Amino acid sequence: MSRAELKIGVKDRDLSFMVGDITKVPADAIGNAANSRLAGGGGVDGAIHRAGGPAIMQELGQIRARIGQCPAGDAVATRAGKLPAQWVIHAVGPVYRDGRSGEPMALRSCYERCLELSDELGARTLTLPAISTGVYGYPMDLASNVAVGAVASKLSGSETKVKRVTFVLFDETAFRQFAAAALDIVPALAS
Ligand code: AR6
Repeated sequence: MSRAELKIGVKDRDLSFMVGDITKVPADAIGNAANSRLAGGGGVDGAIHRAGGPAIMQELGQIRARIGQCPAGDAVATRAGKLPAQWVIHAVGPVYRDGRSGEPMALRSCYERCLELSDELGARTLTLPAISTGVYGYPMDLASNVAVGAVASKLSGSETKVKRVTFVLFDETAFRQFAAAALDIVPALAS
């Protein structure tokens, strides 16, 4: 079966979308959908810790000792252990309630933090999952618009040195939602 992929140019940068397991896709930095306690869990977080090994949790333990919790909308970075990457950026998405409790702002902010931390680390390529759309219950159609809007507007600006962001979606439904959001949002940004 052929796997769906989409690549869109944003200025001289690439915004890509694919279906797959994010732990298998090489990049300088891999985004994770973490929780405020930075304590690991299921979903993509579980997959990242399993594939990366215990070094990631050890480093998160040191970060926890320093900062306590990481609030929704923010992110922290660790090395990537055995993953095909240098860094994992653990972004904490919002738990979805009714869409009027600050969720879009928090979701947008955690994608922006992923780009900002990539720049601090010198990462030029970044993979991202659909943060908050699993256990945290953010509807995929709404989340895809926020995610693509946040990343595309960072890529179209002059501050970031990130060259390629790839959303790695777990299934075709998520891929279709993200692709639709991108085809809607990116041309509007260019005009
Ligand atoms: N590669 C790419 N996407 C994946 C993968 C994978 N290997 N595995 C799952 N997804 P979730 P959240 C998709 O629940 O909603 C954890 O316990 C999945 O289909 O991982 O932000 C944390 O510790 C979904 O679309 O993250 C937190 O407690 C998306 O990744 C909590 O879950 C996000 O689903 C965070 O919940």
